[in-house]
Amino acid sequence: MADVIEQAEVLVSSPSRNYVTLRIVTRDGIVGLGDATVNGRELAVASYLRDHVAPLLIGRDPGLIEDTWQYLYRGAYWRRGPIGMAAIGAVDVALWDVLGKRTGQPLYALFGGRVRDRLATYRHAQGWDIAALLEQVDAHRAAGFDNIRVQAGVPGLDIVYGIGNGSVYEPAGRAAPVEETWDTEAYLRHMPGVLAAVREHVGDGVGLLHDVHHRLTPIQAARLGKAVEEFGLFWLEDVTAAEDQEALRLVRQHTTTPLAIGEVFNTVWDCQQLITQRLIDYIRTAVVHAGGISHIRKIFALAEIFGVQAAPHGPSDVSPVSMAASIHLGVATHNVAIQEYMGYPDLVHQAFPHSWHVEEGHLQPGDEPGLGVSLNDDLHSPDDYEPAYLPVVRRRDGTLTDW
Ligand code: KDG
Ligand code: MG
Repeated sequence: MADVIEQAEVLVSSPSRNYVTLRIVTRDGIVGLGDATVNGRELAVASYLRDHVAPLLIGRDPGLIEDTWQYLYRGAYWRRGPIGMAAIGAVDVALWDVLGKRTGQPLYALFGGRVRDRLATYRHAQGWDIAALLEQVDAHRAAGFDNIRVQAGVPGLDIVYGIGNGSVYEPAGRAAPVEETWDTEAYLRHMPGVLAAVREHVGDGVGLLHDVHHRLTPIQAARLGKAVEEFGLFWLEDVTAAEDQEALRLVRQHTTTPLAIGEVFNTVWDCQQLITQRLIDYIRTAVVHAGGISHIRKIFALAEIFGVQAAPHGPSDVSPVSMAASIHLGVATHNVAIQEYMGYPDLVHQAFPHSWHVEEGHLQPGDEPGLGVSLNDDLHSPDDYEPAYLPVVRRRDGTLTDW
């Protein structure tokens, strides 16, 4: 007899930073976990899950993963967007977790088995000045990592994306959004020199990545791409605003610097043109924000056909549950090139004990059935949650622009 879903519980918690986690329990006592965290909008997705999705799950067969995805996606009518897709994604990942535990298999085995021994990853290095940045680059190199994202301060700006004070950069401020100031010309004048200095310091053979965080117009992005070509970057990320797929065509016409985009995309339709017209090199969708394992596999499959590689988003707001799903996919999916791993505060690792781990500068999923992640309930108290907001950013004349 088929198993049925008996409970679907939504936990909003803050083991040092906010997470939304779905826990499904079946009649046979199998527990499945899903991540539904949307940084800065946690309660919206929690309500979507609690009020609109969880009641529909009770009594369903947890083995009907694709049908449940279609039911929640098509059945909503008002579909797509980060809130709905994160909610559907959490259900999908939890159901895959149940399937893995029911069959006693780690998820990568259910995805067709390993296509690689280990999954490449990149870490973040940041510094207000080049000396501080190089210190972090060296620390990652010493720990065995070959690919490093580099972010640096910009002269004249007090707050810059990617540069924080703690060991793990957290952009979301409690209580109210931080207001940042942005100066494109200052950034464009400064950044090529930073990337030149890092390349000179590390020599060849180290992958260098840089995240522009949607700040440039297409022609500015083209200028940056050309200016840094000689430093052989692994990629430039999110050079333009994510809504305008056509913008990347202009950038591409001017530069051979590889382009990556997609962490804010929620469905295959957000990147269909980018992939099928080969306007990017790397698609960066995350399991949590792109409808879970079932949907992201379709995105990656489309990308494979068009020679685009996948490189999933992995900041600390993607919880260790989604990170697990991404690592299982990463070792089993041919065109996954690299997985971002920003790292987590210690308390987050304790709140989500996980079998995935770093080994010799690479990621490994572990061999526990399903995702290989559990919850330490003591660290998921709803009382710890506090609203948190991502920053907003204005140009020097006060115009609001993309953070
Ligand atoms: O919540 C926002 C973060 O997920 C984002 O700023 C991180 O751009 C990011 C990255 O590439 O990790
Ligand atoms: Mg990014």
